[in-house]
Amino acid sequence: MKIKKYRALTMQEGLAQVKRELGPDAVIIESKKVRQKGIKGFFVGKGIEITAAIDTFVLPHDNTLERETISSNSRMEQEMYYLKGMMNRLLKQQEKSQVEGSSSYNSWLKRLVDNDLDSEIARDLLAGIQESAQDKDVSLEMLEILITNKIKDMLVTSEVPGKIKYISFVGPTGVGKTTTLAKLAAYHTFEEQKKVGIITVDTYRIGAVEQLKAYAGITGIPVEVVFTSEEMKETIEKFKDKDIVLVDTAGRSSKSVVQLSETASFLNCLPKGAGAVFLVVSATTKPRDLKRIAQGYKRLGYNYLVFTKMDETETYGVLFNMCCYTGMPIVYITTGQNVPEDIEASDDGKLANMVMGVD
Ligand SMILES: Nc1nc2c(ncn2[C@@H]2O[C@H](COP(=O)(O)OP(=O)(O)OP(=O)(O)O)[C@@H](O)[C@H]2O)c(=O)[nH]1
Ligand SMILES: [Mg+2]
Repeated sequence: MKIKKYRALTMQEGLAQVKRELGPDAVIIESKKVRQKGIKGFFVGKGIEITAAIDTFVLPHDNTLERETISSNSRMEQEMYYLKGMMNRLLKQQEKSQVEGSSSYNSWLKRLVDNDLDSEIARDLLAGIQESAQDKDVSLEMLEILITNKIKDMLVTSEVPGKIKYISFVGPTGVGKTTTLAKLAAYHTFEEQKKVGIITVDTYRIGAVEQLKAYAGITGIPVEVVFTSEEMKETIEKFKDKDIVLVDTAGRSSKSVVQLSETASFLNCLPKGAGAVFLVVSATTKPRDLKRIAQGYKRLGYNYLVFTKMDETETYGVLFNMCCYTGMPIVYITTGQNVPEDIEASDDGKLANMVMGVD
C-alpha cells in the first residue's frame, strides 16, 4: 500500500493531484484544512491537506504462458494466446481480491463487535467506508486505517469552554462521580491555581457527605451540603467569587423519573449559560444498558460524557456506542481510584485505537 499527503489551495485541486499521481483507484483517508506557509514561515493563507492511499499489489507471476509452445506462427494465434493468458490471470486476481475484500470487512465487523461495539453501529460504519471506497476491495491494512479515522472523526472529544463555572456530575450509582469530582477539584486548585468550591446535593447515601468532606479536608477546598433549592441558591451566591463550582449529585437509577426530577430541581437553580453537566458512565457498563442510561438522563440536560473505570475493562466499544447514542463529546476518562492522579483529558486518536482494540 502506498500512502501520500497532498497539499493544495482547494479540495478540487487536491483531488485532481491525487487522481493524477495515484490514479482513479486511490482512496481518500483524511482531508483537513491547513495554514499554508510562505516565505520565511509566514502564513499566507488557508489550504487543504489530503491523505490518500492506493493498494499496490503485484500480479502473481504466471509463467505458464511462456512455457506453452505456441504451435502456430500466425500473428493472430499469438495474440489469442496472449489475451487468453492475461484474461485468466486477471480473473484469478479478481476472484482472490473479492474474497479477501469481503472477508476483511467481515473480520473487522467481528473484531469491532467483540470489542462491544453495537453491531448495528459497526455495520453502518463499515457500510459507510465501503461506500466511500466505492466498493473497491481494500486490504486489511488499509481498512484498519479507514476505520480508525472514521471512529476518530465520530468519537467527539472536547474541552469544556472557559466560560463554564458550574460543573455538575450526574449518573448511575457507584460509577465514580464523587471520586472524579475530587480529582478535578484538586486539578483545578493545584494545577490551574483556580478558586474551587464544591456543592453536594447527595444527602441520601450514608457516608456520601463524609466521603466528600474527607477529600476536601485534605485539599482545603470548601464543601457545602445542600438539602433544598433555596439552600442551593444561597450557596451559589456564597460561591460567587469562585472560579469553578463542582456539584455532586446522588447516584440515580435512569429508570426512576421521580429521583431524576428531584436532581433536576437542584440543577435548574444554576445560572444558565455558565453550567455544564457531566454524565458519568463506567466503561464497564453492559452495552445493552447504555441506551437506557443515555435516554433516562436526558432530562438532566447532560452535555459532556466522562468514562470511568477504564482500568477495569479491556474492551472499549461502549465509549463509541455512547457517543453515537447521545451525540455528546467525551471530556475525561478515569483510570483508577487514586485521587487526583487517575484522570486524563480525552484524546480522540488514543480512544479510537482503544475502541478498535488496537494498542
Ligand atoms: N478502578 C476504578 N475505580 C474507580 C474509578 N473511579 C472511581 N472508582 C471507585 O468506584 C467506587 C465508587 O466511587 P464513587 O466516587 O463513590 O462513585 P459515585 O458515583 O459517587 O457513587 P454514588 O454517589 O453512590 O452514586 C469507589 O470505590 C471508587 O474508588 C476508576 O476510574 N477506576
Ligand atoms: Mg457519590
